[in-house]
Amino acid sequence: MTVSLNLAATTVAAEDHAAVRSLAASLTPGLVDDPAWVNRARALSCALPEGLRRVLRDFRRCSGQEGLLLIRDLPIDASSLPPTPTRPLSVQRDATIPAAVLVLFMSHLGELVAFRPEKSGALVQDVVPVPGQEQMQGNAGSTRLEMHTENAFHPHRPDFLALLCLRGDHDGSAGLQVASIRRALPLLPDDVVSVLAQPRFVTAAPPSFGAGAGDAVPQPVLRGSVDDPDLVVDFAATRALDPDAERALAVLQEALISVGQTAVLSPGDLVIVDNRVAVHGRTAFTPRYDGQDRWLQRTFVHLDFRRSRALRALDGHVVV
Ligand SMILES: O=C(O)CCC(=O)C(=O)O
Ligand SMILES: [Fe+2]
Repeated sequence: MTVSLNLAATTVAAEDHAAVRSLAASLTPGLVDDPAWVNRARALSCALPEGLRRVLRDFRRCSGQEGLLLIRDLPIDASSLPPTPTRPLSVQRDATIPAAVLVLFMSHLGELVAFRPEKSGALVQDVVPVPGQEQMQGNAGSTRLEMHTENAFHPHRPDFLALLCLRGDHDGSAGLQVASIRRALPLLPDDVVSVLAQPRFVTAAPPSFGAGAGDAVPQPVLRGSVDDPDLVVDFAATRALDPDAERALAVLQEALISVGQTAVLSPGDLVIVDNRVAVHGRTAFTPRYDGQDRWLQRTFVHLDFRRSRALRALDGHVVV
């Protein structure tokens, strides 16, 4: 069942809408992956309207029970959007208004980051259905996408991911699902929590990284604080190593589904997920490949960029 997100969305006021659009416009034309452009966007993000900066800053400190922030009515210039791309591995190289809006908001939250093996390390990636990839457990698919921590297998997975909706799907059935461990933890029996906190799980890399990426070192699914743990799991890629661990994983999945929320995004909606405490997925939908299919743009952020420095050439934004 699709319900709307049960959380206070921040709706961008008319005067802020104009201010955000004008900042984004001053970043066009440009090349998203050019470090100089990213630097300009970071500097300009300090000129975002104060209310929006405060929302981002507070969310960075505490992402709340849902681990989720929804900002609505952002300028995406819907009337001049080109057809939704259909090619595999599509990314946004040119600085368009939507890409600039996404980068402005996310550079205010932290440092943009991408992964070289995934979509060639592009900082802004298209999330679009691709012909022939309908069954893929990745964002090119249109079958149900299991809930996951983004890049759960990766030691430098993003702290936050953002999805900006440019177009919804034809039938309004593609629902972004988000569930946080903060909501699910009280539902978990102690013995399940204890198993989930032990290194009894192995997570493979997602298909977007290509075959054979990642290693198979057993890891816990719950980490850090007992009261407010981090969650690292991918229900399509995490394998339990013994029957008790398998049972614990199933209980966790059920708890997350029961507390999860599903939202059909509208054009101009920006969802920011705290990838440390919340997992996300998507319900199935039916693409038509007619240029009007669902289209989101995605980017990732790290909070402590220094930690991944050894894997980022020239202190750039791409992890090898
Ligand atoms: O299609 C969606 O709504 C989400 C896809 C996804 O998990 C992602 O792009 O990271
Ligand atoms: Fe994802």
